[in-house]
Amino acid sequence: MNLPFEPQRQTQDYQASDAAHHIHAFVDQKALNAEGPRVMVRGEGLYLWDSEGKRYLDGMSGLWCTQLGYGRKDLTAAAAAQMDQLAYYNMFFHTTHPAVIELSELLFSLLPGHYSHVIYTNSGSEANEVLIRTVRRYWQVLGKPEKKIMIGRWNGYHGSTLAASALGGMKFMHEMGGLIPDVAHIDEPYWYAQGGDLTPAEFGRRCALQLEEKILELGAQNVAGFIAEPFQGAGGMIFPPESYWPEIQRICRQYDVLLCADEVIGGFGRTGEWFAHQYFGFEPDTLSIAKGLTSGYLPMGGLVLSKRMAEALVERGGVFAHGLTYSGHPVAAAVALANLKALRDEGIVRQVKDDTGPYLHTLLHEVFGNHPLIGEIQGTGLLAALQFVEDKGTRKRFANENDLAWQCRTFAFEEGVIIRSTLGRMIMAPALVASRAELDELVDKTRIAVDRTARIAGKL
Ligand code: PXG
Repeated sequence: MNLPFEPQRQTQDYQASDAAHHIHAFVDQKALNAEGPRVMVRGEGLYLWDSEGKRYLDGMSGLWCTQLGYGRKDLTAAAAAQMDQLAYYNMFFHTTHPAVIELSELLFSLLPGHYSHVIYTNSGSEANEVLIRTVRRYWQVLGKPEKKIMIGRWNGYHGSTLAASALGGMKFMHEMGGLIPDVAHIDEPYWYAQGGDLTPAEFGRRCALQLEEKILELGAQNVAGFIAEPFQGAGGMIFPPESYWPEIQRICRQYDVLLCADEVIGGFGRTGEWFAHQYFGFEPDTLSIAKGLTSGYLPMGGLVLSKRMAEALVERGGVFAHGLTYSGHPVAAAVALANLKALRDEGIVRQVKDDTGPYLHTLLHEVFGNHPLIGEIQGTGLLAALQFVEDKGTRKRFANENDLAWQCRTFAFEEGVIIRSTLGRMIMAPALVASRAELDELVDKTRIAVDRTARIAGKL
């Protein structure tokens, strides 16, 4: 075994114990127990090693979160120093601490100037839980308590807790454990699958106008906010047509509905801008953040508020009846601070925008632009999706596209690269520190996996 780190136990031993105790995420546990999960034991830069000594190039930044890659000593040093100095304190007892103060200073120096306050959480799901209560509180303070309904989108993803999964539009999640009242959904702007004969621009406007129709149906006086990911992540890395966001913003302003951007995946440089709404050119009232905030080294999320909202809540809101034991946790805050400093001071976000992002997309278009299995390449920065298609002329998708994409993902693992499949789309979101050589390897190994899949699908 050629491992820089020797696992202490045999893989089968780890797997048996895992099967005995763990319920994994989004999986048929019985089937996984029979197969045995891969045991990941080490990470360095963009690479991971499993307990069998196999090396993988992680093309998904863990779960879209390790912006700086694995093994950054500055982040571990920041965590250790903070643990030594003040491992924990809270923000309940009229107290605060330097780590969270300095993190917020840096965060707001990176954000556009119309945001001023943040409510820290431990995850993206919690950020969206807090969002619902905060938005409702805001309307109460403004004397409009009936403005309670949140509108989300089908196939949107906002987390796995009860309210966050209700805001999301994954029906199979709703079926497990139910919805909550005062949440409605409109369609997703997925032109390739649902655009029919409309041009992308027409379809984008059509999808946005559904928001206006839904607001009118529910009564604008009852609608608190609209939540959406600037681009859908878990739903398949779907970019909306360019016509979509300007129209959504117009509608939200016209009907006094808060525009809530879920930046959990899009934030912290993924698109080459600090935040994805800047790439798409709109101005949300709130931003849900997590993942890249700490590069995934520790759990931390938050809800960022516009000055307008914060002013109402702070100056006129009285007691804000919310708090988590770990809101603004000092160790997570210290790691987030070190992470954001590195992203800024090493010019990593700029590099994604000017160099590695364009390099990746040029490469993908060269390799997959005329590939018989690929109908569309979407994305920007270090973010890309390849759409499988059966008939390019009609954009007809395979009836078994989900199975094909899963197969492609399995081939990719065999080739030593981790990419993600969703329905008929293969997704890449490597760490933002990826070099050109690493992107070459990512695309090269992905091509082998896609070619192997094309053979199964009768396309090669
Ligand atoms: N909002 C968005 C947009 C997300 O992508 C969450 C909220 C929830 O964050 P937490 O930290 O509670 O997990 C997410 C999470 C996938 C995948 O397979 C995506 C996420 C999580 C797990 C898997 O693409 N996103």
